[in-house]
Amino acid sequence: MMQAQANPVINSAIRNDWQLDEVRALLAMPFNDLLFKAQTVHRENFDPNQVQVSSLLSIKTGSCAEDCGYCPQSARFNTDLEPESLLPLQEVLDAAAKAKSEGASRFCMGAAWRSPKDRDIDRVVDMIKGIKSMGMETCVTLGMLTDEQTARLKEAELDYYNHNLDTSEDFYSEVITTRTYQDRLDTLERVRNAGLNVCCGGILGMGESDNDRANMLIGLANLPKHPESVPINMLVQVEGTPLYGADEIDPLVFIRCVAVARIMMPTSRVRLSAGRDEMSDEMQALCFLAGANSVFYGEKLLTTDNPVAEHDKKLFQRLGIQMGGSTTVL
Ligand code: SAM
Ligand code: DTB
Ligand code: SF4
Repeated sequence: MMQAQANPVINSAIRNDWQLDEVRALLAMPFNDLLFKAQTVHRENFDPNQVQVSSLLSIKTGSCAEDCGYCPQSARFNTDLEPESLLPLQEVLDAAAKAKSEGASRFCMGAAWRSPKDRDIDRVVDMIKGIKSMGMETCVTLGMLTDEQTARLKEAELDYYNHNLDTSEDFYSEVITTRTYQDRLDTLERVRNAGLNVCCGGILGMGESDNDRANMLIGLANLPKHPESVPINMLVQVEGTPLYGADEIDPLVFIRCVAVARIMMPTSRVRLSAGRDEMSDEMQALCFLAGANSVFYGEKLLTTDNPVAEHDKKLFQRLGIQMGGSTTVL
């Protein structure tokens, strides 16, 4: 008998109307069936052996006014972090050049701000322009923005803005009290309206429930347009933060969430983000099989450790994975 052909319309339809029941059902599928489905969707849309790599730099560190329970950079928690004001342009360009020489195609800059001041944007614009002229893609994550600020970032030809939903709307206020889920949606709408690519994801392993995980994925996939880039972070537990000591997520549950993200957002880059330093090579391999096709690359995330580039290069070689692939859509 002839093998049934994979039907791209059925597997990779773009939907923004996901319901809790069906997402719960996806998350609960037999593991092998779920990974097969995710890999089928993945292959309809991407080269399955190619992973995009971005490097991160914290351009302004610590002393943040917000109280995000996971974050070592909040001024409210007693972590060992040394705060640092906005880095000089040349230091940022040097870090980008180093990331490029190691193979990164995108340079992402993070700032520990609730929201930037207009004069901060002047300096970030210079950084974006300098990095673009080196032939790299750019991404920044600066907190909440005004319409004028998003317009200025677009004018500077920024490629991506990262702003995460982080968790479900229900669980949000248990993790962060200084801003609301709606504040996040408002900034995401401004970023989208300015014509920037959206990088938006969340964190798993904060003690959230199965419903929270499903609802977080629904929050992302039911945005008016899927984020082009979807970072799935595993909580990096930092001593002194309220979430230090939270129940760790079962690695297989984490992999299931990656697979369901791939199925729900078939054409988005799903990024295996924070937490890789604590993952085994085998767990990462399963995340790539589940449809993750982007990582943060280089020994530091913003303030915490990430696998060193040499380790990742070796892992990619062992898996037959190529680094590359621009994802800039706009
Ligand atoms: N201050 C800006 C904001 O919150 O949007 C930008 C920087 S903030 C550090 C960027 C993202 O890093 C957060 O939204 C969160 O998803 C992630 N993050 C922060 N601390 C983390 C941790 N300990 N483990 C995993 N992800 C973390
Ligand atoms: C994202 O989703 N994860 C990155 C990036 N976007 C900015 C940040 C991870 C931060 C992990 C904790 C730290 O290194 O401070
Ligand atoms: Fe500040 Fe961002 Fe950390 Fe929240 S996640 S405390 S806003 S740097």
